[in-house]
Amino acid sequence: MSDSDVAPLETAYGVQHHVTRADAPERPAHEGGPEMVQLLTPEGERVPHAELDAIVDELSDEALRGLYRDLVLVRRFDAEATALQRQGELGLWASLLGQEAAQVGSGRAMRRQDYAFPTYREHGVAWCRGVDPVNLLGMFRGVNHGGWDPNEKNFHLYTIIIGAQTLHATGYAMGVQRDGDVGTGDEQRDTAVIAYFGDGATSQGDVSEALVFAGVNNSPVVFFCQNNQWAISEPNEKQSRAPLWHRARGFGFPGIRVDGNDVLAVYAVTKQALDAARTGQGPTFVEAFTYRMGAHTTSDDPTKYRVSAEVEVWKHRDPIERYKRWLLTTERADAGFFDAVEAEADELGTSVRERCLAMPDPDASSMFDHVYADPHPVTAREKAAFEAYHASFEEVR
Ligand SMILES: Cc1ncc(C[n+]2csc(CCOP(=O)(O)OP(=O)(O)O)c2C)c(N)n1
Repeated sequence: MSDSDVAPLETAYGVQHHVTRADAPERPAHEGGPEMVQLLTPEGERVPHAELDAIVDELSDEALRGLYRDLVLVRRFDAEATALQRQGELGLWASLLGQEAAQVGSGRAMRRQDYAFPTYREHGVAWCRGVDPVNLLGMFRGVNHGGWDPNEKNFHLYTIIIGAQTLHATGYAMGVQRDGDVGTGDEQRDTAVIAYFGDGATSQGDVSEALVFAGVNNSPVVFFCQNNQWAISEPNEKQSRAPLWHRARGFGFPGIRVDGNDVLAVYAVTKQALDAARTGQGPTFVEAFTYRMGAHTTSDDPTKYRVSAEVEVWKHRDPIERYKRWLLTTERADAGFFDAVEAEADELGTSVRERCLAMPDPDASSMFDHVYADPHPVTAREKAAFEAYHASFEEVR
């Protein structure tokens, strides 16, 4: 891409009070704009792509059906978690509804040794990393601080502090470089790191710092931004004057916008970016253009700040429906397959619910246990005082 391709004041959303591109886009800004990579239209028609078709062609029919299964199971898990929250079993839930393709496409593009740093909505990526979904519920139920071992699945614990994990990812990627695990040509060894964050997070200083360090060190990290259009109640055009993927150029590495509701395109674009990272070509910024169909979390009400017509438009771009249509029309899957996936989703929902309700309450004083790696006199004193306080309640009873 040359400098002249980018209008200096092009906006994230193409809203009228800003300057927009001189050349009229074939695909309007609210649909992702002309440069957005898309391999499947919302109607489920395959769009050819000179570079990326080869990546999709490598996937067997079984792998392609597997992506569908992932999308459906992840959506079902998310629906069950939302219901559990509504019934008072979780304190809070951040739904991924609408973002399944962005997460499954990118999650399945990773290799075993790659390492992901999520925010708090990446349930679909967790699924692809093999994290038991019920483990995702512990923190939201208040019984643990994250119920999985990050080093076992190469999937870091959820991060609530917006954007902080991008620094962790860059630091980890710099460590990967220093371990010599980049560009060796050994497929089992060469490692990439992927940092997940939202559009709102790009306004955080941490994210800019992470991009600077990744850029100057040419670190093997993919910055995967799910632009779901809203940072709680702040729409995109109030967050950024420039399209998010354009920012990469300022940090000295490539940026690309992909249709985040198109699982094939997300898979192909992310695989390309991860391959580049592993082979020593440095970072990429991927903006997955998607939409948050539900509330930001179960504690907010999106009808207070966005219009339902917008949601209706995005329903038409549903990631699961378009992919199902393509699988059907290309005869890669039949009705029997779709029924089996539905049945499996029902089973998953039931098992997640049962296992969530059976999660034991932790011993309250265990919150002092991992504050320091080694015993510490201050926390030991605090723990003793806390236990004595609790014991005093038992005496009253
Ligand atoms: C450093 C920090 N500032 C503010 C918040 C409060 N907060 C929680 S979510 C959120 C919006 C995040 O939006 P975005 O990055 O687009 O992610 P999304 O939730 O839409 O996936 C904010 C401001 C926070 N958690 N951390």
